[in-house]
Amino acid sequence: MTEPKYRDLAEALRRRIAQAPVGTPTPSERELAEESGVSRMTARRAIDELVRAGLLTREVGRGTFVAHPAVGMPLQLTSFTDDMLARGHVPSSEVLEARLVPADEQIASVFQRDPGDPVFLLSRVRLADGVPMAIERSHLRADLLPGIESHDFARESLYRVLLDEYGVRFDGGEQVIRAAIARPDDAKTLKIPPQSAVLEFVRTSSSDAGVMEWTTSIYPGTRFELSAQIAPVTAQGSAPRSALRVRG
Ligand code: 16G
Repeated sequence: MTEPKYRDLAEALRRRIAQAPVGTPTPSERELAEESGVSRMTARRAIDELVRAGLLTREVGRGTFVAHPAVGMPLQLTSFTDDMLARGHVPSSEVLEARLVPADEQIASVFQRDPGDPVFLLSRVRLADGVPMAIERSHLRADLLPGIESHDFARESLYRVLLDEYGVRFDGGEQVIRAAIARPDDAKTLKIPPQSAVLEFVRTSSSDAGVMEWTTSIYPGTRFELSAQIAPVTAQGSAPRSALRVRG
């Protein structure tokens, strides 16, 4: 199957701006159409694609510019809702799946429960100002959260419900971060080009009752960057722990 013309053009434009500093003006629809010998419609779709991927920004009346590549992600036990509100964005969610399922071997071992025990599976697209930012697939201990499946997580924050309804206060967790290539269905949902690089976060959060949440989140690589506080190693070795692990 050949790629549509606008995809090739978007790819060429992506390569052209790859090294350009943030704020560099990029060709207008008309200029791009002229220099590439395509219709204005094709040029517009190519530019749209890079705007959606977060590589270009459009400023009304001024033109299109190379965008700041990424949004910083805190390495803390915060919720998507709180993160986005703190940055001045309007968070929203679309629920892809929300149901009770029996734990398989892997999930049972994460929760230190038995296979077959009830787990609440929640898959959501997370949006900021209407733009898809992440896909999250969460598993939660359903035995400790009776009625969790009756909440409408298109409107409610998971962490808020856990705290307000069930008194769950997370006191720690682990977050493993890996680079990956978007699955075709995820790329479509996130409106990113097929085969795009993504960051995959696997978060295990615990409360005093043990592991409560196990969530895999997929973030487009072009829209996010990670930053971590670094501190000198002290004699007591009390510097914050973070590690880059080789995937096995
Ligand atoms: C964050 C967490 C996710 C958690 C969600 C709750 C990461 C990588 N993941 O997205 O594990 O389930 O927040 O968000 O940060 P909510 O309270 O807005 O529903």
